Amino acid sequence: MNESKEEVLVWGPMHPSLMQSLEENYCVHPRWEIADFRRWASLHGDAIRVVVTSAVHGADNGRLDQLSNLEAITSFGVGYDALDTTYLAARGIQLSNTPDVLNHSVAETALALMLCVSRRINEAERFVRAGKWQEARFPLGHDLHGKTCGIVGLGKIGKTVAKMVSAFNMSVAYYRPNGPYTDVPYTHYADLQALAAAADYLVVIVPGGAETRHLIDRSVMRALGPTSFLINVARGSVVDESALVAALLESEIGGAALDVFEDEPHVPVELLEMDNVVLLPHIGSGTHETRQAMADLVYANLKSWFEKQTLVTPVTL
Ligand code: 8YV
Repeated sequence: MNESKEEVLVWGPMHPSLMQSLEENYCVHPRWEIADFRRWASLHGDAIRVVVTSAVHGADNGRLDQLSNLEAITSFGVGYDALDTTYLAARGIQLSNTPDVLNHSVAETALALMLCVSRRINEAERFVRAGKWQEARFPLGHDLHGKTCGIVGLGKIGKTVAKMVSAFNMSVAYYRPNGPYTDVPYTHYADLQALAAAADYLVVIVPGGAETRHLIDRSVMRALGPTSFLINVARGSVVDESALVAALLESEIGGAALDVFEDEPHVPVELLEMDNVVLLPHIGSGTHETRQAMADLVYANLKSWFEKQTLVTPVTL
């Protein structure tokens, strides 16, 4: 029976329903169970036309090189900085991601982080659980309303954040080096430090990769200032993490709320000690509903490639 099924290489463990659909309809090779990839590729590599991976798993060029008939990669997640797009383009390999379906979940995570870091929610909960309420009053937090939310990356998720924080009566400003968008009512800054200086909350939601590496450096943190907060729901690479640790140790910023880190799942130990920092394990899109939608979209891309040689949500490489 398996002979008639297309063979698919799955790079790492995926959402259970996606794994199930893949296993029901294709001959699945789980890469993480392959001990000797070179040997496996010499036997099965030529049969692989499509690889399934995720924003987190990525795929390395060394192994992809051994899949001479690879036509497409369908990736779970909107970001694809874990893949070398120059390499894919050079080989003519198509790529799909899962845009749009996660906009609201990631924006909600950004909002949750803003609320948690400003109202000291996690710290307050630790205070109650530690039995400290009987002995002391919990210190005050800060409002969101009336403040300015600076958005670095006014893409689809950034725009969703902008709408949400507007409903919280915040002013919205954004950074875009090559001029303002004409279709949004928000305040534009071509200069990142100027945006940081104007912002009480700086929300980072640009794509990862070489172009944005350490975009948020110490100078941006200093411009943000001691009463303002940094929120990162983009990629760990966008923020210079050692500069962030230093800025927090020197009280140059008020606090930070982070869903992503430079070397996940490792978090700098200094951050673990800080009460004005909120730390999440990369759960921006991590809801049942959204992950299901992402899984469905990966599957739709894969199916469409095998049936029609087109992708539903292709990335322009
Ligand atoms: C991951 C993400 O896809 O969409 C992205 O770019 O980083 C996440 O949604 C998710 O963690 C599963 O890999």
